[in-house]
Amino acid sequence: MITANFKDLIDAELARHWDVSMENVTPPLMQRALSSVIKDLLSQKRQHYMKKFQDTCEKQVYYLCMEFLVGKSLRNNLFNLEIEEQISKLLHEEYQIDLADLYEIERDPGLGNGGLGRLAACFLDSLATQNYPVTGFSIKYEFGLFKQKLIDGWQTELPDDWLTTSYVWLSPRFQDRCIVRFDGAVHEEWTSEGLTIRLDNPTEIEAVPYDMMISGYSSDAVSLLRLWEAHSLNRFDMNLFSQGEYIRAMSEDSMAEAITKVLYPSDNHVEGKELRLKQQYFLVSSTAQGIVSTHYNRYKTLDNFSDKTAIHINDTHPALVIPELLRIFMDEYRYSWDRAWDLVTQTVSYTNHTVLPEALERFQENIIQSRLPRIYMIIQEINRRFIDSIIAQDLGDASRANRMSIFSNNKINMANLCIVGSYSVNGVAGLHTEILKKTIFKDFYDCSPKKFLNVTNGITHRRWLNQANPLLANLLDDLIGPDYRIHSQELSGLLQFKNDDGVLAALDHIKLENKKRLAEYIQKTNCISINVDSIFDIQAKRLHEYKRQLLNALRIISLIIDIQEGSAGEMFPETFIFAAKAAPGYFRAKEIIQLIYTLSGYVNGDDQLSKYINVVFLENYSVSLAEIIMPAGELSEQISLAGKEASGTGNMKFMLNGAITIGTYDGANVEMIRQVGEDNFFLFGLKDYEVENLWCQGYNSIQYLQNCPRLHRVIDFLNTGISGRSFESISKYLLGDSRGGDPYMCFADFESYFNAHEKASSIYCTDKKKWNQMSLSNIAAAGYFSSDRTVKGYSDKIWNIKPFTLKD
Ligand code: GL9
Repeated sequence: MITANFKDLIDAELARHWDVSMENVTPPLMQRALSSVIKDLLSQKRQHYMKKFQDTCEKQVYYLCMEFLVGKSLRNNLFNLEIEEQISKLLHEEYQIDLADLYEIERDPGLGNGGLGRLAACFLDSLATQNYPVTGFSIKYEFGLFKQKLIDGWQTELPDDWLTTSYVWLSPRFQDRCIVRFDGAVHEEWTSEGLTIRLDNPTEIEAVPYDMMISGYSSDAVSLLRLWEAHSLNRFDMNLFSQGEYIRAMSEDSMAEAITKVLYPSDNHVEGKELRLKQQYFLVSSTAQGIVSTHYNRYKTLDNFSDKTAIHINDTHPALVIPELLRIFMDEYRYSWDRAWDLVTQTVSYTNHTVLPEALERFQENIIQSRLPRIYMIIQEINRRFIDSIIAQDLGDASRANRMSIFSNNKINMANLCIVGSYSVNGVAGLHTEILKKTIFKDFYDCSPKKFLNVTNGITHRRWLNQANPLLANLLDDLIGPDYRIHSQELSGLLQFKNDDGVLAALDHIKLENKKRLAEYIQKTNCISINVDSIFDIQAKRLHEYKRQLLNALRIISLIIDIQEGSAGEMFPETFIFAAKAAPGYFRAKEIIQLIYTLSGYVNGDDQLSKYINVVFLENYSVSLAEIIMPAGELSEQISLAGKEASGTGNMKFMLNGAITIGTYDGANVEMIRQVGEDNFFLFGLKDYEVENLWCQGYNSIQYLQNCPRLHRVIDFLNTGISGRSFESISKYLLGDSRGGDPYMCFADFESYFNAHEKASSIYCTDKKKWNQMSLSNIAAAGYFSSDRTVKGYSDKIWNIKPFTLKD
């Protein structure tokens, strides 16, 4: 717990910055003042910790990622510092302010798209909690991910100016700014010192760091997240300005500053755009310059760089750190290629997050060549040497070397660059890592099997259980004590209560309360009243064909048909809740959102249907919304086509909050089943190898349709249209023309999915005790999926670092 005289600190802050006294402080001012006080305390704490740590001269970790989806900071920091109650009381008694209102004021920093960015944020929390010193690096996107607004069911995107209330967590560090160079021409010259290489006439952009403190729970360490902002170095052209050419006077500035304006809103898909390349190089160049110069100033040499430094690249997005470090070592510190190469490849490690071909980054060679000419030369040389070594190993067989080349078809394959330039490559769940080794990275695996390992993803249960679900956390504190906050495996202690009717009833009651909280939110945002006694069946994640929200929608249509035909029987009421953003250019995903939205209106406008089912689409899915959704889930939909979801982490959040998963044998679902047992999971669908076989044989969706009258009726329904809107294009997509319909095999898994749902409903409505026992078993088995376990895996197996506490 952190101790301080909070009242004095807050009053001083209010007086100093806003010139207000405690009598007339409003909640927005208090949100800023309190956040600022906490930020300063965390900065001091970090400084103190790092000073002591640096005395040990131990290795440090730098985690590079284009996204950190941190969520709101205030509650997380108060919780981690163990002062939430104390502050709540103080605000109430001294200022008549409700802490919960301050939580509402803060806005989510939209610095990530989804799972990948949220994972990075969980890592900073877990690393701090376990006393590992770490610095994360990313970009300070002025407008983070877009705000989603549905207009007649069609997703539109609005800018998200998250900084208005969250800037208070950032501290500029002007003293650490540096220059990033683009364009120009490489100039080579022999001087008395040897070959000297410089860039002539580059475009220079200033990188200014903004630091955000990420607290750990009850620990000494504080993680640092450094976000870079781009500034133009062009002096404002006063001449143009006085001639009235305001726009031209400013345009060069805005070109430079565009680099850190927005986060690319893509998910598992790349477009290879020039601005994105600039963002990536901007991040890695400023970061690498900072890390290297700090190291040099400290040790007066770079010879020990890899002993003291681990640089992790999260997905291929920061891959250019490999050639950038080589550039710095060779061009600025005059290391030879061989020595620089050794240093880099003993420092950098890489995580892959997807096997989808459209998500594997490839940039046009000519863009890199013109924008980053020196980096281009270095990548060419990396590849030349690498290919030579492969050909030497393969005794002249060039075909493998061709497949492994960093260059192909005038493009640069960033994943190949990452593998060649790093000492460790890992996947994010067991199945995913096996698929990497057997398919997309097979050649690399065959050449250096030891380089490949698995570290299964995790989540921080302090945010996803303690903060998001305080009722459940209190019950756990009473039953098993609070140790599970740090030792998540202690959650298994809950299993001893599996036959305790009192505990099962308490769990049931907590779920109902959390369902009511979500129902209130739905009433407020969607004006729909939900039956809180119905099963809450939730699919909350990015909208992507492979995640198969469409499969879920097809089943809902099938239920609608059953009810309309009077064949619903004794159907148990079910509420289907969706939340999902689609990439702005992803037409099919937007169409699926529109289908769900239309189904929602259709069901809600019909008394007979809404007696049995309800459908809700929640706009603008975010970390904060997830914190309300996860605790209310009873059935968690994790229904991706097997082999496609690298891991998933939403699956873990639902499990931790007592939802039972209906899911395929995919990603981390496989390990969830291993932990909780198949009896506590509704498994369905093809396995990954069956999907592959079926695909190779030539998948024909129409065959499935012919054998399934239910599907037939669903297709008819789509063609007829819903509330006057036809969804024929979706049925065409599913049926295909001559071949190629239903690329994510919704039809192949439909019956099995349907049956798994029947089984779930039947347990829910006939044997609620059994359901609650299953739910309890899921909570008890969720300890394995803590990101504390994950980061320990990275620390032990990849980075080779140990925790450091102030007692050490
Ligand atoms: C993802 C994978 O698709 C997920 O399965 C995985 O859990 C996370 C974290 O490892 O990474 N890769 C990816 O590009 N995204 C993921 O969620 N997409 C987004 O982050 C939007």
